[in-house]
Amino acid sequence: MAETGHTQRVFSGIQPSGGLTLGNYLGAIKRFVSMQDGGSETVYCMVDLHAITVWQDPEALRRQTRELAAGFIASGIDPERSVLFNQSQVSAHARLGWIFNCVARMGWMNRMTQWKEKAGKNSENASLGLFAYPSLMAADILAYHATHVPVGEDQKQHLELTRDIATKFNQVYGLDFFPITEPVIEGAATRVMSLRDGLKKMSKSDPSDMSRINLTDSADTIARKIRKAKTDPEPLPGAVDGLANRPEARNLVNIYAALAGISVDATLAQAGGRQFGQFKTALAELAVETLAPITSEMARLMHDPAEIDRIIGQGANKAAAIAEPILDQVHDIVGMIRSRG
Ligand code: AQP
Repeated sequence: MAETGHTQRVFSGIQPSGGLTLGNYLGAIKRFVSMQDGGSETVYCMVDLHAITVWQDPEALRRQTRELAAGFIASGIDPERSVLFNQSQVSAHARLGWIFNCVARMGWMNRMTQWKEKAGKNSENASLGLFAYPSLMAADILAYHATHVPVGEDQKQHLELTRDIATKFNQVYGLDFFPITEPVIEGAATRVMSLRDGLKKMSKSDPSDMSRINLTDSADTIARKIRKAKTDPEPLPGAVDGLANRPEARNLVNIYAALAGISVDATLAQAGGRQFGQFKTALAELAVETLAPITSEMARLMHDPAEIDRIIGQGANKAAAIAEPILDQVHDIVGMIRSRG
């Protein structure tokens, strides 16, 4: 990891806007766990304020937030070693988000690909929150002075914006206050694609359930989705070059490599020349073997929602203890009076 003048701290978040997918697991959570286990100071968040930028049924949002917390813990996030909480319990996020709304420029926000994709032709009816989303995301990260943010490829542009906001804030106030955050986008599965269309990201909000593997899917469902995944008629190539212009083949190979914890080259050295039928069977076995223990642990944890709430409440206390003093400094820098007893 690159050196900065600030102490290393890792932050990342996931929206409780639906069930977790294999994309979230490989692109984000699995890597969150390795950063925790590698000894970094890690802060992980269920970003419920982001989730409501599009409509969420209140009961479903509560359930999804708990399920996401269960997914984090079942995947190996230890609430004793990582700070784990839901965003809305720590007001520093929203407060710094507002200040960053006054730092970010309309031109920067208008260029955000995710805004253009999600608002689409209906942008007049999209929420103001959906437009401001990246500036709240910058606040999520910078309220902790986080230096490293593990994310999937789709979040790269938002992290560049976070760097722009930190740089502008530092410049206009003439201080080296916010760190310039490093995105950590690594591994074979930084962009897991839909099982139905190798050019589209696997997403929890895709209308087709067959397009994704959910962490709550049964072994049979996982096997069926992989068996039905779109492929081409050619056998697997023996080297990476042979995956050019074969997005679906590339996706399944990337997923295999990421699940097995080996490189794409090593995967193709083993599987090159095989037909997809055979490869899909091996992939389904590997996916089930990896996900089944996580799925059953998530189900076990979900039997005790009060315990999940207790864990994330404690996490929120720890998060606030880091973020509040940073927010106090921000208010002093910006020129706001703090005189409450
Ligand atoms: N397909 C993916 N491949 C690799 N990484 C992915 N991530 C999401 N999808 C993939 C990473 O997961 C983290 C959390 O994402 P998020 O839930 O905050 O938002 P998102 O990126 O918009 O994810 P979804 O599943 O597509 O959600 P919806 O459908 O609600 O928009 C991020 O690090 C992301 O990169």
